[in-house]
Amino acid sequence: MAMQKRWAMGLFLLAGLLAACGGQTPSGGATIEQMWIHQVGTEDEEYSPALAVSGGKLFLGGTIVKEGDDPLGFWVFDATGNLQSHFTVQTYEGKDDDLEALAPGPDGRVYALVEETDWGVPASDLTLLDLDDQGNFTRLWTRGYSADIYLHGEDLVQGEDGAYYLAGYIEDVSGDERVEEGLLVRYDPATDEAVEKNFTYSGASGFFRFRALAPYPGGGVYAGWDWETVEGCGSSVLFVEDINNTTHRGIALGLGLDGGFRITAVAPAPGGDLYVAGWTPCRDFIQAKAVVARVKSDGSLVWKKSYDVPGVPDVARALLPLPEGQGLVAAVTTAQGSGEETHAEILLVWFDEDGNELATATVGSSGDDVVFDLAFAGGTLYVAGTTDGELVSGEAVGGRDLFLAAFRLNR
Ligand SMILES: [Ca+2]
Ligand SMILES: [Ca+2]
Ligand SMILES: [Ca+2]
Repeated sequence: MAMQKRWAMGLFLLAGLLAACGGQTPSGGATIEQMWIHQVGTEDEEYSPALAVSGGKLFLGGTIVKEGDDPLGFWVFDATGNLQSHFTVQTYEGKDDDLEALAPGPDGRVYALVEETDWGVPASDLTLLDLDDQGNFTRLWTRGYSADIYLHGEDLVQGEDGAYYLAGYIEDVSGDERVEEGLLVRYDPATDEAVEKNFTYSGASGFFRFRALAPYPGGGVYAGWDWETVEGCGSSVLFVEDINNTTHRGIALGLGLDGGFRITAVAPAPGGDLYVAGWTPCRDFIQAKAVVARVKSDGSLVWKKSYDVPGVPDVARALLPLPEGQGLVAAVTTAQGSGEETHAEILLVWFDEDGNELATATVGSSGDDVVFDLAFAGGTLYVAGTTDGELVSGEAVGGRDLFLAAFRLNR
C-alpha cells in the first residue's frame, strides 16, 4: 500500500512537471530504461563532473573541494558498472585543480582539460593531461598567463583529423575593466604541436566565451560561444574548418528571441544541420527555460523544444546524437516538487530527428541532482552528474557527490 501511494505521488509529480513544461506524453512504446546507478565521492564536496569512455572503461572524474589544494577525483568503471579503480590527481603542489572536460585518448587512456588556479598570484593556467586508469599522467600542453589573468576551460573534443580541440576563455582583470576573450586551441598528438587562437567580435569589448565543441566533418570543430556586451547577450556558432579558417554563422541567435540564448552544447545533425542546447533569457538565470533545437547551417530553425518550470532555472546541459538515425538524447536539469520542497531533478529526453519526444526518464533524489555529461557506448547511454541527496540507498558518501547511471534505449 505504502509503495503504491509513493508511486502514485511520483506519477503525479511527473505529470505536473510535464504539464508545466508544456510537454506531451511520449507515445509509440519507446522507453529509457535505467540499468544501474552509482553514487561516488568522498566526505568532501565533489563537483564539475566529466565522463569519457575509453578502451571499454568508463572514466568519471570531478573536482574535490578540500581544505588546502583541491585535487581531481576519478572513478573508473567497466561497462557493466563495476568499479575498477579510484584515485586522485594533484597536478601541481599549491594549486587548485578543476576538471573541465574529458575525451577518449589512445590505448584506453583519457585526455583531461584542467584549470589550475594559484590564489597566491592570483592566476589560473589551463592544461591538457594524458591520464591512465591508475592516475598516472603526463602534460601534453599548458598555457600560463601572468597575474590577474585566469584561463577557463569549457570543452574538449577529438576532431575527425585526429587532433584535439579545447575551448574556453581568458578572463583578464588586470585593467580597469574585466575583459573576456574566447580561446580555442588545436593540439595534435601526432606532432605534439598546439595552435592557439583568441576570439572576440571585431574589436568589441565585453565577454566572449567558448562553451561547447563538436567535430566538424573532415576536421575542425563547430564551436558554440556566448557573448555579453553593453548592447546585450546571446550565443552563436563558429564553423572552424581548420584553426586558421573560421566562419561565423548566426546559428543560435534566434533561439531565445529577444531574451538572448546561452549555448551549452552543440552536436552534428543529419544533412549538415546542427543540434544545439542551452537556456534563455541570457541575463536572468533564475527564470531560465531550457531549449533544445535543430537548426540548419544557414541559421534557420528546423524545430525547437522548451522545458520550463516558472521561477526556477531549467537548463539543457548536454546533447548526444545517436548512431543510425536513432535521433538524440538531451539532458535537462529542471525542478521537482513545489514551494520549499523544490529541488533540482534530471530529465532525459530522447528525440527523433524531427524533434518528436520518443521517451523521457527522470533521475533524482530528494536533494539537488544536476546533470553535466552524457556518453554512448556499446548501445548503452551513460549519464554523469552531481547529487547532494541519496540516489542509491546505502551508497551515499557525504556532502555533494558524483553519480554515474546507465540506461538502455528501447524502441
Ligand atoms: Ca524556469
Ligand atoms: Ca532531486
Ligand atoms: Ca562528497
